[in-house]
Amino acid sequence: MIKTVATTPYQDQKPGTSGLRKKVPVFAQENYAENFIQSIFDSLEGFDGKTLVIGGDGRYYNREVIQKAIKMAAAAGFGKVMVGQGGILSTPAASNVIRKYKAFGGIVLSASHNPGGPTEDFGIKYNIGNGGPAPEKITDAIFARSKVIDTYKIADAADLDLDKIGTFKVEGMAVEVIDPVSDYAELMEELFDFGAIRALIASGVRIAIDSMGAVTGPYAKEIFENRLGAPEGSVRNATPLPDFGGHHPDPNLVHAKELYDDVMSKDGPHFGAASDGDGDRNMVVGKGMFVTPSDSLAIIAANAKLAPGYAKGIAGIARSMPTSAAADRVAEKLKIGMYETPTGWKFFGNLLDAGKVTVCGEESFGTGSDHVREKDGLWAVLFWLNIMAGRNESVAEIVRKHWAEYGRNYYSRHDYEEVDSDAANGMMTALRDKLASLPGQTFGALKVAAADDFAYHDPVDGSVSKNQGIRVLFQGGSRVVFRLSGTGTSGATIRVYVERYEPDAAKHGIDTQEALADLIAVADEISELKKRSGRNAPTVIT
Ligand code: VG1
Ligand code: CO
Repeated sequence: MIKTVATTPYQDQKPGTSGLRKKVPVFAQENYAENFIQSIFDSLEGFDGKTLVIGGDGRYYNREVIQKAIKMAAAAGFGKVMVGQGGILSTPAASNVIRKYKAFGGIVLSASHNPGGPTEDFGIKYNIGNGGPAPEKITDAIFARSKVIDTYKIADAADLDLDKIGTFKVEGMAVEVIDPVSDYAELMEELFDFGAIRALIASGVRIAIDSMGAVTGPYAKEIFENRLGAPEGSVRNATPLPDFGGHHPDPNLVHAKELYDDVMSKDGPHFGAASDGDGDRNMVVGKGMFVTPSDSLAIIAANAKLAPGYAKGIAGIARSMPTSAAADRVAEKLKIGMYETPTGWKFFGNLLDAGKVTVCGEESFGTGSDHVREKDGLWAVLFWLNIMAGRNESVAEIVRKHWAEYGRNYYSRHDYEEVDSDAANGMMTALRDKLASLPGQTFGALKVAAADDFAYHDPVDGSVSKNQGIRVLFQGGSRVVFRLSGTGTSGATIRVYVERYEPDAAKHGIDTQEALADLIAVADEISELKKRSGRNAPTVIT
């Protein structure tokens, strides 16, 4: 039986950089998740009888919302739901399932790299038929709908056993519980030279993959240990847990420090990598070398032909605006297109669909390609291993040679988390107000060449996205960028991105924060960040 339930709207269901993210107690309010899911369905057209993919990163509240989503999909008229066993599907795996089985779309339950647990974060995002995050046109419609919604529909059925693989029925709609790993592992085998990577590992290169108690555990075990022959235990924190085992599943130098220290230690592994909660981010470290995500994108692009899936070369590269320009130099050399988009993977979708770009990346530990329409953490790790095998070089050698050839983009991001929202907004407004006066001004040895609030004109569908971050460009190619996070769940997070280009190989060995010290000081002078936020230092430095 299908029930129509009366509800009252919430006013705070605005999807951010990637979906709606709130604390679990917010999501647990009466009809909160239902309202949002119904608002998604109400914003879509033509899904009658079609397939919806559902999965999540296994965090606290995942199973509860999956049950609701399945029953609501049945009530809305979907013909079939494909759901990962145990409610598990990493973000890139969900993207792959949507594409492979030509589903209408998918619902991914995750708050990515944010912690999980009864008082931590939860999230819902909708992906369209190309497997990628819904574009702004759809997320705007969902938000508008959520503000006025007064009923939702749900099948009055018993909960489904999500742990059993097989096909079931809910109110006439088929529900297929699928193995979340196999389709994804198969795709990776098509893209990369598993024989060469297996030989690399067999030759004694020791790898450590940290799944941080989150979704990539089963994927990494199957790929690295079962298919590539890495010894058991090479994948750590491999069981997805509702609270990620207390880990903050954010693969950066703060939260994946244990792995980093291990790789840097004398007898530790030669190669280390970590993923985030939903498996779309990656951090790569080699002995003596942390790879910045911006460099990772550039190096993957420059060496793409070593991987069988990219042997014909790449069509173009896209990066988010705050990501360093390291990849731009590769695109220039390869004489291929280079696109600068706003932050968030959804902006890459059109470029990928149109065949304008093959690889994309963000400074926030995100890299991916046209194999799916999300960033893909394990894909990047496999790409690095494939490049190491193909060049017979270590991570450090590959990175140093890349800098020697292209120059080095010193780069760092400073995050100020849980800042008072008014203070953060005040800072951005003041910056916008002074944009026009900045060009020509000098700060020590730095002269401002241009300053703007980044606006993106999508070359495929012509849509325009404004206010995507303040850029201050200096003569010589250095720059600072300011933007507010669209994924935080408490207060505001200010992100400051700092970049300096150094062509001289003799100067490639400087400590990053030191190399950027003058720019960091100027960023504070221009924005009055410390004074306005009341903070002395960033919460996280990457
Ligand atoms: C952050 C990153 C951004 C990324 C987004 C989603 O957004 O900066 O590059 O696309 O998270 O990543 P923001 O608005 O907080 O800066 V994830 O791994 O949530 O899907
Ligand atoms: Co993520």
